Amino acid sequence: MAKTVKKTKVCIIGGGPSGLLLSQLLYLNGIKSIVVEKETREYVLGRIRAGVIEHGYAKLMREAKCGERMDKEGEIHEGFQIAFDGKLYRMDLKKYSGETVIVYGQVEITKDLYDAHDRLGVKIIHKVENVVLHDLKSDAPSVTYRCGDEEVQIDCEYIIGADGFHGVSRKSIPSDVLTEYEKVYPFGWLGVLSRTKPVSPELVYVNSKRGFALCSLRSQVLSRYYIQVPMSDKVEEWSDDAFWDELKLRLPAEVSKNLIIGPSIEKSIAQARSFVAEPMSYGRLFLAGDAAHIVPPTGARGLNTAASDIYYLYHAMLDHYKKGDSSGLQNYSAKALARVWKNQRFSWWMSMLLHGFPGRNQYEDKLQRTEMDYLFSSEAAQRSFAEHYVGLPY
Ligand code: FAS
Ligand code: PHB
Repeated sequence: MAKTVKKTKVCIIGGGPSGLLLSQLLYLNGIKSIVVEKETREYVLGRIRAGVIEHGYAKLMREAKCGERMDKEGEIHEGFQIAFDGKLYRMDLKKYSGETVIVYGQVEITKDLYDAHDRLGVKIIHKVENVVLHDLKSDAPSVTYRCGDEEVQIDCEYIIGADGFHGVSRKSIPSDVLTEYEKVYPFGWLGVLSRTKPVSPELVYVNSKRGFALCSLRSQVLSRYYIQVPMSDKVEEWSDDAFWDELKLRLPAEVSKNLIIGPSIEKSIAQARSFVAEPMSYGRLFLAGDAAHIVPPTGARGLNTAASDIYYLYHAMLDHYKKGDSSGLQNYSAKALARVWKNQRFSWWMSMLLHGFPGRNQYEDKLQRTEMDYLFSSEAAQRSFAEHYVGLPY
């Protein structure tokens, strides 16, 4: 079968929020790229994932000329609640960090990025199969794939692996070069999306004797709730009624009395895992987002850490193509990993603080309780919490 050869400067593997944001930012600066995506656009947009956006990410979306709907429809949150021992404690982000977060769904972010590509007439190549990366250590790398009955080769100068945790890019780095750090938690998050009024105007993180729960939202008519479940659970085993009953049992009375329930329009279980792959670059290949690192969703850092990777890559590419300065590309891995590990630590800390760990010894339970008491009695602890949650500087 004849092979079609395409040429571009940057080939981006993965049409999720990371790949699309980089493609958009590069395009606005005259740097051409081609994005190849395994799934259809509808499938990518159907994945309900993150919902909290750091102020730095919001700023980058505006720079990418994709912030208009986010600023119009997203909710600015100045704080959130933590429920412990049936009592509510408010974490005042604005007071302790001077910053806020935006509650705006990853689905909407990704939609805005696709719409922006449409406006610019930039085509994303969907439904690609058998993606293979070639000659990463040469100055003429390439990517080959099949799309329908067409075999295609993309000749490029750089390859961006933004293809998520299960993508091909990270696996293209030789195992004697790559070090993988991982911690798997003994639980997952069962999430439900419902067309109901959120139970609280602010997010409520719950540490209850029956396990963790989270009351979040996408808008004032779209709620997102999570409960901690053992990873052995299957989503089919959880009816909507069972979910709402269990959620109610974990919420303090002053919250559960306001809970409005309804049919789930999405229900899924996400494994809680911490993962980092080092280095994040290999020759002309640069990894970004979930392709290089995963956090448990507790700290809402997943998507936001992907955004900071893109921020560093974007500026490194600008310096390279506009100023002939490749130091940013050479330092990318170290620079991105420095912030990745800080968000890893924060997400691990928040997960240890808020989840139940069946079968662990009482001493550790006491430590968790003491961590909570310290947090709610120390302004310094709340300042540190707030500065992490709104987003550490890039
Ligand atoms: P993505 O995984 O979003 O995108 C990668 C893209 O690459 C996908 O579209 C995929 O189809 C494509 N791809 C894969 N293999 C390919 C190949 N061989 N060729 C071409 N394309 C390929 N974060 C939070 O902050 N809060 C949450 O509540 C939250 N919930 C989550 C729930 C789940 C189930 C998961 C998996 C993640 C969740 N996250 C959450 C983290 C999430 O937001 C990620 O950090 C974010 O999607 C990362 O974006 P990308 O790096 O673009 O990766
Ligand atoms: C969400 O709204 O999906 C969400 C919010 C905060 C988190 C995790 C998930 O910490």
